[in-house]
Amino acid sequence: MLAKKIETALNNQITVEAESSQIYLAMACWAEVKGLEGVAQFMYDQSNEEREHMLKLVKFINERGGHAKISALKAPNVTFGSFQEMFQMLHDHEILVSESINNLVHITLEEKDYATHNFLQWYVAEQIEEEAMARTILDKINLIGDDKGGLYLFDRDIQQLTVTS
Ligand code: OFO
Repeated sequence: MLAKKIETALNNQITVEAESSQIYLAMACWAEVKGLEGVAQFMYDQSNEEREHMLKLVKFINERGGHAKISALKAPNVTFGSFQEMFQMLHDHEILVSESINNLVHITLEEKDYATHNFLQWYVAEQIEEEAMARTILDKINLIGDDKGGLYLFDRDIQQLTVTS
């Protein structure tokens, strides 16, 4: 059975993951209309992953005797300046998500809820990966800067960049 405090904190994380999914979906749309198909596909995939993260929390809360709450979301930006800025935003957003997960882990320890603590370890590991991936992409795009040819190759190779590095 979930303590109220844990249930509320997990429900807040549902909103964080859902908003992440919406932000990345908006980034996918922007990349798509800008003609960067590879980047768009990458962002669609990220958006789907965040939705999975959200659903995992939904299931966990409901299975543990709580009630997952689906709330209204903030509308994300529609445009993102440059691709450099967009990937900077993605990176910074993942850092915020990690902080949010860390706070949640902290609450589970305070409440001595070791089952939820254990469940959250998956998110801790996932954030290590996502932060590393965001950092790798940001480093590459910062190297490319405004170079059109570089951006063309980046768009073609983004899926491999993230898998192999
Ligand atoms: Fe990348 O944020 Fe979910 O956990």
